[in-house]
Amino acid sequence: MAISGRGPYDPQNVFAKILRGEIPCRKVYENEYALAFHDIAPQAPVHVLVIPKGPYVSFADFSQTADEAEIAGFTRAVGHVAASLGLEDHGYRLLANMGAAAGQEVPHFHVHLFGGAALGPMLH
Ligand code: IU
Repeated sequence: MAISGRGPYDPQNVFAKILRGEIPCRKVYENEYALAFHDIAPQAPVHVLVIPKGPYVSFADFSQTADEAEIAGFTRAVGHVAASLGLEDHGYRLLANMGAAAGQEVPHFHVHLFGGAALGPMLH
């Protein structure tokens, strides 16, 4: 199914099921606003997804409709995960695909965190 990145939000998407505990994940970190877990098909030695707990389809949706506490809590979770996994010394990459044309497959906003190796100019 094509994803516009602009909703409506599908509560049956796979990340919604992970948030509800209906599908397991390899959890890395959780706070009030965000959940981080290992990507099921890693594209780097460390490949973690960080998702907000709220029902946001994409970065466009999240950045324009989430409140300040959610944005702050989510952003701090991303930084905390990167630091706690020891990625800061050698650097890491954040990526968010917004919409089908950009490669977004799961219609719940997520940030990819890549690290653990020298990263090329682009992963996608
Ligand atoms: P994308 O930005 O929507 O293309 O990224 C979706 C990611 O979700 C992709 O890297 C998948 O490997 C990953 N993923 C997952 O970790 N667990 C799942 O059950 C499914 C996809 I479906």
